[in-house]
Amino acid sequence: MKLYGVPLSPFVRKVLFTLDALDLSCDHEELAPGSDNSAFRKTSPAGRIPGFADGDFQIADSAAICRYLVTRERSELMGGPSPQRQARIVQWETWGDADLGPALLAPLLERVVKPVRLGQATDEARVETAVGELLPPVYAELDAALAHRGPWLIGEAFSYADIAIASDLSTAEIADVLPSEGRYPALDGWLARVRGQRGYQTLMDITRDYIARSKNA
Ligand SMILES: N[C@@H](CCC(=O)N[C@@H](CS)C(=O)NCC(=O)O)C(=O)O
Repeated sequence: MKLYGVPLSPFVRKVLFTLDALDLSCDHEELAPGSDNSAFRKTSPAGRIPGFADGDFQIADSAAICRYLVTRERSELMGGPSPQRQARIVQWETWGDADLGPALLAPLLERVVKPVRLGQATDEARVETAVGELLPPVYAELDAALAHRGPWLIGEAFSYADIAIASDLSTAEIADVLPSEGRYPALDGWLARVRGQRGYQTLMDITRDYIARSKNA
């Protein structure tokens, strides 16, 4: 199996976490979005990362890739046979793409992509807007949902919903915009449980290593 894409992308990190949770290993090529590498373009004609191949099966889009992997491994991570759990997982991934991810976009661009990949200065005003205005409502929503139904996002079992949302929140960790401890207690508890997952540690190690190598290049 082959995964294409730099780990600065939360979508690439989501696939890395899913692979680890399924005990799968994969050849990982750290290509930037828009790369003209022809093998990558076969997986992702639009040039978006991640791209993925399993033999002669090629596919792009993190949600599609992760669903493929979980189904291929006959794992219960997507909610198993329960329609309710499956639906909640889709709801969380959609919320991650529509609400959480966009609120983290400026911190990702300003504190990570610009200094690490583009050699440009951070516009801290954009980060402050995210921290002061965009992130509090999404953190509060996550905290309320976890207080209501935790310890994991769909209840008792760790699932792909936790992987999808943790992959977005790893952006917050890398960009140093996580909420201060104690403000959202249920979210704090969930973050501690997520950090205890080997897959989360793996994606953070891979991302930090990539950042260090890019800074030294
Ligand atoms: N829905 C896609 C989004 C992928 C995506 O937008 N990736 C970004 C990098 S984080 C990208 O490649 N952008 C380049 C572009 O849109 O041309 C997924 O989940 O994989």
